Amino acid sequence: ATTGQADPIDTLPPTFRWGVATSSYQIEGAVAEDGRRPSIWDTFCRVPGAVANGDTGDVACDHYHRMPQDVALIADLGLDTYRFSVAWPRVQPDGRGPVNPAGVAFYDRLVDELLGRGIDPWVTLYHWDLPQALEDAGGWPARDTAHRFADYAELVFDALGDRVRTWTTLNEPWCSAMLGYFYGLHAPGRRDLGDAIAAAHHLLLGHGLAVRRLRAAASGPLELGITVNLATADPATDSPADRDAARAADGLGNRLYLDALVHGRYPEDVVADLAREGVRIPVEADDLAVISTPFDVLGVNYYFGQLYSGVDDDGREQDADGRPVRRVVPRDLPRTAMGWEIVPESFTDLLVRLSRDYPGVPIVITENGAAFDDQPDADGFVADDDRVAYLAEHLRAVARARLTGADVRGYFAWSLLDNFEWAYGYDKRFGIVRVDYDTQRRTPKRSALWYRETVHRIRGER
Ligand code: GBH
Repeated sequence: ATTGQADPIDTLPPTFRWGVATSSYQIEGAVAEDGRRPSIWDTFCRVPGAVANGDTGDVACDHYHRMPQDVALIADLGLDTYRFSVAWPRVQPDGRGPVNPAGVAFYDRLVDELLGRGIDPWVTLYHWDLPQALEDAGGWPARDTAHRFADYAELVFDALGDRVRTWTTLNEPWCSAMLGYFYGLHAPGRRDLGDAIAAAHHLLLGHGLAVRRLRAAASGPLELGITVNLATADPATDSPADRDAARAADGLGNRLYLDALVHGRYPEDVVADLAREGVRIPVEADDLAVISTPFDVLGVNYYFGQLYSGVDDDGREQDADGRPVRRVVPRDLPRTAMGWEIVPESFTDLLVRLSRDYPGVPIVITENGAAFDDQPDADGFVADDDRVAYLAEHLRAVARARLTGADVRGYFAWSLLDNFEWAYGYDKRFGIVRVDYDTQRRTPKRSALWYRETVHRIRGER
């Protein structure tokens, strides 16, 4: 924007959809109120060492009690969409059986509050807070959980479907499956590749079943979809080993989900990689037809991309167990407070590639944002120029992808508020609005003001 050339951001159309995103466990608190029962995150937070500082979501941003004020913040920013998630353990505390009216009443009020202020509700049905009772029955590695999810989805739809048009089934099934059941870094903290892959399959199956149930229950048009976290995996060099490492990372991280959802098949190379680990995806009869039930919008969460190498420091292509080496090669790039490399160019690459490999799938960026080491002044104001730059560069990356034909229809910043950042607890702040956790005071950061300005300009309102 400094070279005298037009800023690509200004090529985004006036109809572009603008929003912010949050998730239930990260902001709500009130974990034992109105009949809510524990989720896997309530349990995991109590495992010593699992979450930084022993933080929990018990209070979080106390959004459960401050919801109208938080909706007012969104309205002040002039945004048209709010993406939030419904806590399964509020609505159906043990993951099966009848609805909990007191739990669903909260989302009822939230939806009405949003509509009253002209903000579109965008509901995510599952953002990682599985009822603990279902984990005790086997969790996502158990096939039954997919059916429990479809039942739950229909309960929520029965309650809110008269007012909510846009539904995302799952947030980031890769994270639920791999961070939760393979790396053990997220709830429920298990570490078994076979379990993780079974979890991934049953998450996808649950998505497909839920899409069918909502479509059948609806009397009018719906916008249904799923959100995936995607990261580019580029080879560090053109060597066959590096290219294979990037292929494998892209396969297990991205294509396993996208190919199943869009093309109704698991990628053969990933199936072969898994077989070498002794893992088989537990596919039954017409699962892939269910998983690839047509949907309307693909939610993409993007934070960064990585470079991969297939050789270790000693030049070997296999580790001691004879497995191919796959390693992330750090680059000398600016990073966020998470240590994540800032690579907006990869965002453009990713979106262009999606439009090529998965044509005809409309995309909304359901999350993008960054944690930085915010320094509030005496009034609690944060002049977060680093976050402004991050958001601007990534919006530019989206605009560039659109100019080459990628069908991106909206962008939601992660996140409205500083919140419970999973295993990092409250240490990492992604909000465009600061939360003082002692007073629960909210203060829009410079990035929030910048976002409001940008949205107004593109809508032609100023
Ligand atoms: C999102 O996940 C979540 O939806 C949201 O709840 C969260 O607050 C937000 O991002 C910020 O973290 O190095 O192997 O862990 C982002 C998840 C994070 C998934 C980076 C991939 C890197 C792979 N992504 N992660 S690994």
